[in-house]
Amino acid sequence: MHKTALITGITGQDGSYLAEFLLEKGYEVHGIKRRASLFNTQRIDHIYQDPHEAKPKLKLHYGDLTDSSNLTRILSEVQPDEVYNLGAQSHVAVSFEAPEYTADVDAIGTLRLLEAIRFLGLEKKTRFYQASTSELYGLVQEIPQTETTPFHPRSPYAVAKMYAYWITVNYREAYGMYACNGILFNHESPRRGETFVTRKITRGLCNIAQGLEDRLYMGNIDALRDWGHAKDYVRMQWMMLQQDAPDDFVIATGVQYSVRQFIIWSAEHLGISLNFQGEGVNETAVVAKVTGDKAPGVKPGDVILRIDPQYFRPAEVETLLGSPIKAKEKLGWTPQITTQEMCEEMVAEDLKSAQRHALLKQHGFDLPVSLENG
Ligand code: NDP
Ligand code: GDR
Repeated sequence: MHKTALITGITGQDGSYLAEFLLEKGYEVHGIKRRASLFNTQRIDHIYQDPHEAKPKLKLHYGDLTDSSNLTRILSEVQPDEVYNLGAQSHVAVSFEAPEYTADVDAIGTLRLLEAIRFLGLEKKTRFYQASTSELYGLVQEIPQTETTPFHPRSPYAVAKMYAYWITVNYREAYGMYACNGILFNHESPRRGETFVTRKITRGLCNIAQGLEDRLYMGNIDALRDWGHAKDYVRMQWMMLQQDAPDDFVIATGVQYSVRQFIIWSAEHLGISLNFQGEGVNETAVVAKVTGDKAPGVKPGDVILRIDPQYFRPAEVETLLGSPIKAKEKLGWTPQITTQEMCEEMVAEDLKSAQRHALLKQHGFDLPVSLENG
């Protein structure tokens, strides 16, 4: 008998990799997508199945985590064996701009799903995965952070996710639901949203290398993060729901780098050596040398990065480093892709896209490059 999974946030980075992974395992996969004024399924178009075909294995439903009746109806129709709650307003900086909406989606949205599962009498059938986050640690109390490190959230996003974390634990304890929290540290990929720092760097530097943009404006480049690859992390989301008993796990690489280091690696993959000059808000990155043919758009002396305080956060999470020991010992999970390999893959993908744009430009088709930042 095949299993059925429901993914909220299927159109996002993790949702797309998880859907691929579950389809390969033979699951029937249902996903909730939001209505948008433009197509928003780019990350899953390659696995989309025409609903007119007999028995498609991937089905999309319109819905929103702010709408209980809609969540209840979809759960009732799908009767899933597994629910992966990946949907969220997931941008930390944006959560300071839209705190109430973030709480509605990320905190109460989780409660709505859990309550709908219970209301429908699915609490003994349906296993539940909650996308918890290293942002819960915020002002860190212990290095590295483990499943028992105390939380100190530092943004409306993290506070909302803290509610979601505990309501998941509560439904497990109160109703015996199989409900797990994956406390995931930052994970990235070529499908990462363009306004998260790694993708902003790889995409921005590739555009600059191809002469499509002049400069990258960044916030706190001394922040330290433990970055893994999304493909490794969605495998772990599934593994967590295949155990005899539900439990919570930290998912991390156990290695930490600065945003600055990620900038240096990304530039190196483009044949650009950088010098950082100045301090604080006056710091800049200047091109020292260009080798190879990947960066015809820059020359030594170009200032390709400046600090812009608009990207500083009202309360910053300066450092995060996770301990994946429990995941390794209990589930046998270890990440397969290093941070450096992931950076190289992201640069390679963004370079292809920048080169396509540059080629069109050369031939008179000057398509706009979105300069929307984050
Ligand atoms: P993305 O931002 O790429 O994807 C978020 C998904 O949630 C998108 O499909 C988005 O839809 C959907 N969504 C947003 N608002 C709503 C809503 N109101 N109702 C229904 N769906 C909504 O995030 P990631 O894939 O990177 O992350 C997945 C989850 O894991 C998130 O919950 C995130 O907070 C959490 N997380 C992520 C980490 C990371 O490093 N990536 C680390 C730890 C936790 P649309 O495409 O229409 O915008
Ligand atoms: P984060 O990811 O806040 O950790 O949340 P993000 O990539 O946005 O920031 C990481 C660090 O980089 C610093 N930074 C900048 N960030 C952005 N976005 N833009 C900039 O210009 C910039 N300059 C420096 C940030 O200040 C921060 O310290 C991500 C999200 O995926 C969450 O949903 C998830 O829960 C956590 O990771 C784990």
